Amino acid sequence: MRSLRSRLATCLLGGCLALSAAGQAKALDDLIFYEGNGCTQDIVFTYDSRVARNDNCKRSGPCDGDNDEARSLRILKSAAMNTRIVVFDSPDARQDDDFTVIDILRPDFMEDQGYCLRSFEQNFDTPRENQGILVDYVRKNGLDGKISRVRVIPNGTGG
Ligand SMILES: [Ca+2]
Ligand SMILES: [Ca+2]
Repeated sequence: MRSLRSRLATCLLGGCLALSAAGQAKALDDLIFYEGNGCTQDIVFTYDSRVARNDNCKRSGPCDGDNDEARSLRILKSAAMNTRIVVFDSPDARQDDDFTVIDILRPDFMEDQGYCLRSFEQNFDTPRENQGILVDYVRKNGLDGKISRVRVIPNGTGG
């Protein structure tokens, strides 16, 4: 219980910042997107790993208003196992521009502060060595600071 409480406190610290900035973050949001690489600078938007979303950041959802801003993602340890996150350069989720698929396979492997995906432009295919995260980046010409669509797919990893 003690570690759960400290995890929630971490979440609330991040969530409060996002709430005052965007007015739309919820306390359970466990996917925290940052303006800078390495989970630095401002929180630009947050998502809940247990709620399916498919947002065009030019039009709707938590990322609306922060098109082409996010450069990194902190996944809190409280995130749901087997959630898939897909971020696209294209607002229409076209696959002829950059996109990255992030699978949360084993959040229990993460450190207490969660896992910081420092850039969307990288691949991890060894989740045991990367705190339970699998990352597949399909490159065209760059994705950090270019994200225009966010999908959250609970139970989307097929695992
Ligand atoms: Ca874009
Ligand atoms: Ca691109």
